[in-house]
Amino acid sequence: MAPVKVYAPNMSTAAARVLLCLEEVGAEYEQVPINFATGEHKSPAHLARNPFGQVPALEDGDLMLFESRAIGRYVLRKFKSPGADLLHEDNLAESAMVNVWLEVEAQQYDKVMSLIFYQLIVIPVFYGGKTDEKVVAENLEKLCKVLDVYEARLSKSKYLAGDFLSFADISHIPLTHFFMSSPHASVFDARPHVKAWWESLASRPSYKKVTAAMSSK
Ligand code: GS8
Repeated sequence: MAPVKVYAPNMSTAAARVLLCLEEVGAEYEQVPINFATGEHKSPAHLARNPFGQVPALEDGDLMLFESRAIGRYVLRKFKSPGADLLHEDNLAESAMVNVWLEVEAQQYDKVMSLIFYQLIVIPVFYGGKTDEKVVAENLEKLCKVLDVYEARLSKSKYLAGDFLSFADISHIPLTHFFMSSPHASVFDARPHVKAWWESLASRPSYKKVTAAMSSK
């Protein structure tokens, strides 16, 4: 069977979410680069893959998918094995908790982290602009409130959904990776359970492989 194809540049945090899932389950895949500099993501060929002109998109035979969290779920279901079960769909309560924390990641964490990422990385690195420190400060304050909830949760279980690694944890990796090399990483140090959780995620082979590629372009 032909390997699945992921259309994405290395730098994309949403694409990294999908690549992490593929690495976690040991799936064979091909990454097809999309050149943002030439506007390839807005080309008719790419709009046929993702009508919003964004990355990532995933192609598996006749199936074309977009939205990284939906793609991640697909990959984790398709390539699930006893040693790589990141959705726990055989257990109703556990899978419900995975979904709760995936929603938290998308609706609470990503909302503030992506604004911080935009200010700290996208504006200065890609547009040559100046970071708006007021926006960073406002969102750091919101992030700290979210992290307080995480600290309480992670003082009761090793991972977000329970005492097992899940997609909910993996989904946090791409934006957190960038944040941890920023001057604001100390907000994690102040929360020992969150810090230990992050260290366990950052020690995974999938993290090392995908984030090394993210930094290479
Ligand atoms: C977000 C995709 C996205 O913002 C998902 O797949 O999870 N909810 C979607 N992709 C960005 C790159 S993010 O790393 C992108 O394609 N931006 C270009 C654009 O919006 O024009």
